[in-house]
Amino acid sequence: MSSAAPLQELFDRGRRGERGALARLLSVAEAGGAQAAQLDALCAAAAAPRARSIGITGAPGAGKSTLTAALLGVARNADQRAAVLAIDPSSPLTGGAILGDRVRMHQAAVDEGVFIRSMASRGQQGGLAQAASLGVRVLEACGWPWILLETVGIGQVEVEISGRADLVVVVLNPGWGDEIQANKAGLMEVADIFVINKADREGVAQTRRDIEGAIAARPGGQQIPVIETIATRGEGVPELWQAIVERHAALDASGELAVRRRARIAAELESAALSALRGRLAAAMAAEEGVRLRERIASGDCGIHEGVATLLGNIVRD
Ligand SMILES: Nc1nc2c(ncn2[C@@H]2O[C@H](COP(=O)(O)OP(=O)(O)OP(=O)(O)O)[C@@H](O)[C@H]2O)c(=O)[nH]1
Ligand SMILES: [Mg+2]
Repeated sequence: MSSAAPLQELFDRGRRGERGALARLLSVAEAGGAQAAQLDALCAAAAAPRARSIGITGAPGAGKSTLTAALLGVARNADQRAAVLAIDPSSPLTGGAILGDRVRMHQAAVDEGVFIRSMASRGQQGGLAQAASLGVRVLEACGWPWILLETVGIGQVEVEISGRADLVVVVLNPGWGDEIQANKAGLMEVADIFVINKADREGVAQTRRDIEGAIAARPGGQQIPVIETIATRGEGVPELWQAIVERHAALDASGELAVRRRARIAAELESAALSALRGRLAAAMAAEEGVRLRERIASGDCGIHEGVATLLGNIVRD
């Protein structure tokens, strides 16, 4: 695809419900660059009902994928269509395998009401969060009413990505008191719903106490559901789905959702602008003028501050 027309065509096909076209659009989002920018503009111009997006995050192995698959089952029973975007910032190579082939084979392949896609890092700084956001917008434009955004791990990037969803579910396991105390990457602060998955294991009551302690320490002191699940057996999963639906409706009714979406726009705008700026800066530094500028500074011909002004001038001019 080298011009806008084929992308537009692909977009139209995705909007008509062609799954192959949607998969290719998500590849465009994942790759970033000029095509992704075009796609972004198409999404912005497309009138589509708002999707409800749910971030699902938690440490590796907590059972997020198993839970996501079980949630899909419950959503389908409730006659809801749902798409999953599984994001893995840590492993650029295994991008296709995050959610487990189990899910893919059982449901997605035969069920028109489910769409599952993985996205992995292509190495660009901040790029994956942008790609994930665009992925959500693409799914929304293509008419998916529910979007589950699953991230691997609980680092800063993962928390940033799950924060691009309307509502965040944090998945913990029994015996994770220390992790909760450490509040890695502010995970405890972003949660709208806590899940204690693997509730078939020992230490559920203690973990519940630890979580409730962390909730009590949060400013505002909101009521935050803590739901026990055994994802492998589907236990507690209908309750979790119910909590998600109710919490989303409550956020919408109170106006909090609108506030969050505004905040998200500000955050996305800033991070996209920063990465654009970083790219231009790198180019300006590497250009002949940039090299000359560095020579001038080295030889005492001008100072750093003057150099910055010149460099920024070059960026704006270009
Ligand atoms: N005992 C028990 N095991 C579970 C439960 N849920 C998931 N598991 C198992 O835990 C392991 C990890 O599950 P995943 O769903 O792959 O976990 P994940 O959080 O998606 O893992 P990553 O994507 O690698 O971060 C698998 O072997 C699951 O079968 C549960 O409720 N109880
Ligand atoms: Mg997983």
